[in-house]
Formats: sequence, C-alpha cells, structure tokens
Amino acid sequence: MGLLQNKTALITGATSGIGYACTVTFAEEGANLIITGRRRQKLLQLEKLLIENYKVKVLSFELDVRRREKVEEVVASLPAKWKEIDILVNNAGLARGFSKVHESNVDDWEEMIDTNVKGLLYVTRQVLPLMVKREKGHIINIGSIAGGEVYLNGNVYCATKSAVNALTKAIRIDILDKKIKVSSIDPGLVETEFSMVRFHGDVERAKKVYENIQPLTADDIADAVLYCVTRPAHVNINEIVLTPLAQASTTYIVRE
Ligand code: NDP
Ligand code: 8X3
Repeated sequence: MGLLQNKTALITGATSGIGYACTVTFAEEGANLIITGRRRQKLLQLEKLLIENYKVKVLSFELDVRRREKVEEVVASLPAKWKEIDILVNNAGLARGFSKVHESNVDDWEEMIDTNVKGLLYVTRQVLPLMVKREKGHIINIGSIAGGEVYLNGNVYCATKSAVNALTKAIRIDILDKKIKVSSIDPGLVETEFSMVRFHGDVERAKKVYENIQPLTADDIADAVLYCVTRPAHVNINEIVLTPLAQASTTYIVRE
C-alpha cells in the first residue's frame, strides 16, 4: 500500500521538471492527482502515463495560474470528492531573463511576478478554504535558495522567491489553529527546463548552467516533497533547503 493511498493532491506546473517528478512520485505512492499546466499535449501525455501505469484517478486542467478567474473556475468545478484536496504543491513558476534592473525587459518581470507570486496566491486562495473547512491539508510551496539571497542579474526572480518565502511563513501563521501544514522546499540548481525558459530558449546558455557540476534532479526535489508530506500528523516541516553537493549558495559553486 502506497504512502499516499486515498490522498488527493493538486500540483501546479505538472507538465515539466519538478512538478512532473512530484506527480509521478505521488502516483507511485497511490495519490489521486489533479494535474495542471498550460501545455495541453504534455498534460494529456502525463495523464495517460499515470492512468496506464498506476492505479490512481487523475483529473487534468489546462491552466495558466496567472488567470485568476480561470483558477477560480477550475477549483469551483471540481466534483465534491475531488475538493477534498489533501496536498497542494504550488510549483508552477519560472525565471525569465537574466539582466541588470536598468537593462531588463519589463515584460519578463511581469511574467515572473504574475506567475510566481500572484499565481501562487490565486491557487492558494481557492484551495486553502477547502482545507480550512476540513481542518486538514498540506501546502507545499516550491521556493528557491534565490528566496534567501540575491545575485547579479537575479533581481526580480530573487524578489519573487523571497515573496514565496514570506508567504509560506505568513500562511503558516494565518492557519496555525486550523491543523493545516505549510512547507517550503527551497532548491539550488536543479536540471529541468528552468534555464531554457530563463534564457528564452537559448540552448547553449542553458546547458552552461549545469556544466561540470552534478546538479540536483527533479526527482531529488520530489523525494524531499514526499518526505514532507509523509511525516507524522504532529510534525510540520517548515523548510527544506537542498543544493547539489558542489553548491553552497547561489554563487559559490565548484565546477570540476
Ligand atoms: P520547468 O520549466 O521544468 O517547469 C516549470 C513548470 O511550471 C512547467 O510545468 C510549466 O508548465 C509551469 N508553469 C510555468 N508558468 C506557468 C503558468 N503561468 N501557469 C501554469 N503553469 C506554469 O522548471 P522547474 O521544474 O525547475 O521549476 C519548477 C519550480 O521550481 C519553479 O517555481 C522554479 O522557480 C522552482 N525552482 C527551480 C529550480 C531549478 O534550478 N530548476 C531551483 C529552485 C526553484 P507549462 O509551461 O505547461 O505551463
Ligand atoms: C533557481 C535557482 O540559483 O538559479 O531558483 O536562482 S537559481
């Protein structure tokens, strides 16, 4: 029997990287899954994989977390049983662009702020009341080590992850009397589509980020998430910070 048997989890940004790995890990442990993301084809492929390989139920929604009304509509449309969400993984997010503030593309800022901060809030605002009603649930926010420090050209991305860090702590205080868990997972370098997105599809630049270092994998993060959601009822993991062995901070990295 899986560790998450009879649990229901909603994962944002399930189409790639960390969200995808969390989805598969949760399915392996028997969780029923609500998977969301913008790329319909990838969602459908994932849904098929889950149904064919695991005995779990799956609902998938093409969802851009920046679209507040759509977020409200999706959560409101869930059948009653599916509204009993035990775990919300607020994972959808991105870095877009890598330049100094006075040279940045403002559209990149909007995209990061709207996704990483406002999107996370929109989803939480719809799901958390369902958890509060049941006095049961666990929110996992995927933050970053960039939420605790800043680096050259990281400015707005770091600011959004700093906001995620603040929100994790704030939400935990807000619902302290509601028996709901809130955790933040803050990774360093994880090899996913992250750098391709950050560098607007520049493959060579993206590859360099993971050159001569063994980065974390999305599965490493899913493993940390699974650890958080399988602790005894009285234990809340507030934060897990994890980096590759060769990374001590966003800037101290030893490459072979
Ligand atoms: P990926 O680019 O591989 O995955 C990002 C996921 O987020 C995709 O599934 C994407 O799906 C989804 N997403 C992006 N924008 C939106 C949106 N507006 N609405 C809905 N879904 C969206 O990167 P990672 O897996 O690495 O990133 C996941 C999280 O981990 C992010 O929050 C990131 O900041 C964080 N993180 C990543 C680190 C890394 O080094 N990789 C380190 C620390 C934190 P789709 O395009 O289909 O919508
Ligand atoms: C991603 C890690 O160091 O690129 O959040 O900001 S870093």
